[in-house]
Amino acid sequence: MISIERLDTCLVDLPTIRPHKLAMHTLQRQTLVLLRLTCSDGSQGLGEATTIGGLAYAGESPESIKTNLDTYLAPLVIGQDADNLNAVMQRVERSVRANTFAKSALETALLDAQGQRRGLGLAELLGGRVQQGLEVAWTLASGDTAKDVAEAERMLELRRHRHFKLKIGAAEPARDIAHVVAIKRALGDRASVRVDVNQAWSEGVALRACQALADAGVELIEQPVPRHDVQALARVSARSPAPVMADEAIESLPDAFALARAGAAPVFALKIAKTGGPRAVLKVAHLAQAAGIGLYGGTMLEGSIGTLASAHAFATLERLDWHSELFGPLLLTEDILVEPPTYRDFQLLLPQGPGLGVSLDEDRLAHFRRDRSSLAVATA
Ligand code: MUC
Ligand code: MG
Repeated sequence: MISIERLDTCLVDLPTIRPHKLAMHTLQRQTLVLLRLTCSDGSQGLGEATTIGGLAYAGESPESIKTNLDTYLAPLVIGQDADNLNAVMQRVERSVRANTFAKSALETALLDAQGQRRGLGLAELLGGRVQQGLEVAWTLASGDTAKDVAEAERMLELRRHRHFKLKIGAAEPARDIAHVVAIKRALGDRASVRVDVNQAWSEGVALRACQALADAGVELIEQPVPRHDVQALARVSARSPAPVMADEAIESLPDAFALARAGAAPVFALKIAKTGGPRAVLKVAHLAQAAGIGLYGGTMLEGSIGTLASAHAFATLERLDWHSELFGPLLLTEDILVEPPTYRDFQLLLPQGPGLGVSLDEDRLAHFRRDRSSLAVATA
């Protein structure tokens, strides 16, 4: 039996190309929690977890993810069969409540290591890729309408993105709507425009705003109301002329089931972090498919490792009805991979190599890791 021998984690701080303004936080840098898992035969796997704005977005921070991996998940999995992901992840599930971001990093690393040993891509371990690339939306979130329009024009010209998600919810609804209308008018039929409210509106505000946004040609409205209010989401969804997408409302498979049963949203944002990894996210995807709910490949603004882990999982699905937003690496000025992910013709291309299909640039990692002085991570 090949067993799990050690888990090494570190925090990696990377600057963003510009401030990224969300309803609850403005990002100036992103922190990756990097996990390197070593098995008894010497094989290694990488995993990554990110969140947004410390504890502003979710119940886990980069520091808590690292601590919980080191303190609780590592002792549970060390010595276990590295090839039996069902047994390992079920063991973790029995002893660790929530903490899906940490679980996602672990599940990713286990899959990557298994892929290295077997010479198979991560998507192949998940049953096989049916897409070679995924179309990727870009988020306009500079906080300035003119800058956002210029940025969208540049992305269209580069053939990098033709779907744009606008982050709103921080300003007065009327101002936000004017911002969206101006951008949609500037882009016309050359691009699709979606919005993400990140839970900022009350039901009453959402009802009026969704009508105005739909009238302006917005094609998708993400998480307009607070995540715990399934009924409000269902009522807004029923009255909104544009489809509504559940994002923060899904923090687990049972959440997804409750939303589907309530008919709360016709579209689900899938994120490996929210449900505990590339295998776990596919359970939500399959539940949604059974309920006739459209799929969107979401991000927690992961770096390249988390982004490609998501891409491998999403590429096993017959269809992502609303495409993906796996642009995280493009929001960062730096990468810690030898070869950053390839974006071409509006798509993120899936790597071909074993596991995630990536290799770390050790020098860059040494430079950007937070604890630069203690280079304790085991090297390959
Ligand atoms: C979110 O709420 O969807 C995804 C894209 C982006 O800009 O922020 C994330 C989080
Ligand atoms: Mg969202």
